[in-house]
Amino acid sequence: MTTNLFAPIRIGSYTLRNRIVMAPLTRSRAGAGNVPHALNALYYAQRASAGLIVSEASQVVPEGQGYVSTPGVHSDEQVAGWRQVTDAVHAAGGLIFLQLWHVGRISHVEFQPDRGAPVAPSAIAAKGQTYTSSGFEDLSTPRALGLDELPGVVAGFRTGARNAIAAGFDGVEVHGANGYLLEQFLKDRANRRDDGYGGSPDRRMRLLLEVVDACIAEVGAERVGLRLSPENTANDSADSDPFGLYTALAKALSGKGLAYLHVIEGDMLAKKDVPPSGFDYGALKAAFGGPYMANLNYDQAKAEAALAAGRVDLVAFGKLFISNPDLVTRFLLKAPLTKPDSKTFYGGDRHGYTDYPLLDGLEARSA
Ligand code: 8OZ
Repeated sequence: MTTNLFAPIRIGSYTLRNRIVMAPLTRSRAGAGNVPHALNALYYAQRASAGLIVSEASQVVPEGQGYVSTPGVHSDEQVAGWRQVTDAVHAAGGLIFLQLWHVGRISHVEFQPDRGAPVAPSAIAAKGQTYTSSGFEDLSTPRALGLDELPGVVAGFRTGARNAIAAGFDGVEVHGANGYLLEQFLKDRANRRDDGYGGSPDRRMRLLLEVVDACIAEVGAERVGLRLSPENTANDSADSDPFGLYTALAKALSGKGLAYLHVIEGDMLAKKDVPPSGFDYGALKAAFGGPYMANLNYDQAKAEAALAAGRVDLVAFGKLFISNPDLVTRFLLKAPLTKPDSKTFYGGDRHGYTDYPLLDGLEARSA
């Protein structure tokens, strides 16, 4: 029988009902103190028919924040807030991992304790802006993390993993993608260090591998996934040899028994009409050897074709899950899909968040 999106799959110690994953999606709707609340619980519960939900990126330490109203996973109040979310998802029969995040240099002094400089591998500002209380502002110039501070970064992720499990999450996904701190160390554009964490690919991978190992030690490999984006240039990120770097990384990860590897297959900033780069994601999957989750511009047909070809094991959908809480049912019935409204992606209230319609036209119940 050919594998399709509705075939269950074993991931770590869980059996997912289907291979349709809700991708992590920043929505900037946490409450005061960056604490998740009832509206967030409703949003996730509405989407619980996904085989797995990966939560929006959640800062593991206060200095890991770079945008307004993103949830954290470092305070007791945040853990209690997340408990409402995990309870609601579990009551609806779903599974949910929390995405552990540190933005590094993709931040602004406004989000930093005492308006200090954001932290990064090297003191090089990323080109770009972030939305602050005064509107869009240039990203702040970071300071380079000292060698003696790196154990604290690892410990932040480890505590985040522990807090996530305490909040009822089924596992965690380490955010190693999209130009944030761990990718800043990985790729050579942002990492100019000349100590044991910069220079050769092995050294640039070191912080990420230490973070992954710390999360495994804390919650078990079967509850740890990892997201990577070899070719993504978002957030002023780039590497001179992404294929060499990421196949070496996938090999280094292969014996660890991770729940899955989640890969953004391409550059989120690439124009639609640019031909694919030729990056061999099949080789990355083979080097890793465990469950492989693909993401970026997949639709149902492309996902089914990739699954049938054995090129992927799971597919994560982002924008489609924003506007179709019942995406699994719609795929099953080949029903029309609602288009997402990008104006309500970030911030605001229930509009464009929990009020997208179900297939039968009944509006999802409001909070
Ligand atoms: C969009 C806006 C803000 C953050 C990512 C966490 O790209 C994000 C993000 C996306 O991984």
